[in-house]
Amino acid sequence: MSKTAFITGATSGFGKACAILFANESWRVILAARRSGRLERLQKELGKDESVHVITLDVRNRESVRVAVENLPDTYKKVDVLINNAGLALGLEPAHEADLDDWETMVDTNIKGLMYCTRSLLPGMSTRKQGHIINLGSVAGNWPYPGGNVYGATKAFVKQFSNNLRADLLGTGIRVTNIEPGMAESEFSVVRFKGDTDEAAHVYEGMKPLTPDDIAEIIFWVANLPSHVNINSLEVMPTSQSWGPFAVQRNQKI
Ligand code: NDP
Ligand code: 8X3
Repeated sequence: MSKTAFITGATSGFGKACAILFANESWRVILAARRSGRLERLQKELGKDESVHVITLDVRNRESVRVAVENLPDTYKKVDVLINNAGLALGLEPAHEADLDDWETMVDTNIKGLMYCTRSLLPGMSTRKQGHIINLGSVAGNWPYPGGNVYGATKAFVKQFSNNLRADLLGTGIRVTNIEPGMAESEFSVVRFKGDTDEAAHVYEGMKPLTPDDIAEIIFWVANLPSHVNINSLEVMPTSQSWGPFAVQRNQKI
């Protein structure tokens, strides 16, 4: 019997790549995001009406998430894997200049949306003694960088939440994994720079970033390991990305 994956943020980037890979590998997929036109097109492209269910969903809306999960069609109710992927960065300004609305949107999406999806699907997994929560963290949750302020902090939440879920879920058979990618080219930077495609392209200039397909393959591997194997966290960067030295401000009167 084929397994079921619930993928949030399935209209672009990692989520869309996961949708295509899992569907082509005969998984049943539930695809959620806000842009319904894209969801419908993807469903058509996949050509698998029987095994692709789309839901127009804003993960920031707690009630909508609850209702979406409660109203899953019978064949999709037993979710084996939740891929908590919907998320975004907004802005790269230093903290004292950042837009507070951007900060709230990141908290509402990356933290609260992820919480709502997790909390809605966990009881079923717990009853069935089987399931897997795969969260999209980031290197930004592990390593600080200028302008990463609230985005990185939301991903640090995802990291610790994933670890604490593992602690709570010991004995339930439910697995939890935090995937922590570095630079990957998707719509991520276009969103971060609010539609400025030139600035977004600049981020990946002269280097080879990760692709959404790279991340989807990693997620697929993690999800298909034997049920006694739990990858707790997996940090992945492009070969051409690494750490810098500590920053030092010289000649400053303090
Ligand atoms: P994209 O911008 O390409 O995709 C983001 C997806 O999230 C879209 O499908 C978007 O769909 C969805 N989304 C955003 N807000 C909401 C919302 N409120 N409700 C439902 N869906 C939403 O980015 P990526 O694929 O690159 O990013 C996916 C995840 O990976 C994010 O959590 C990101 O933080 C993380 N990540 C990305 C990295 C990168 O370099 N690209 C590196 C590390 C982590 P729609 O707009 O239709 O709702
Ligand atoms: C996305 C990677 O380095 O832009 O999470 O924060 S980074």
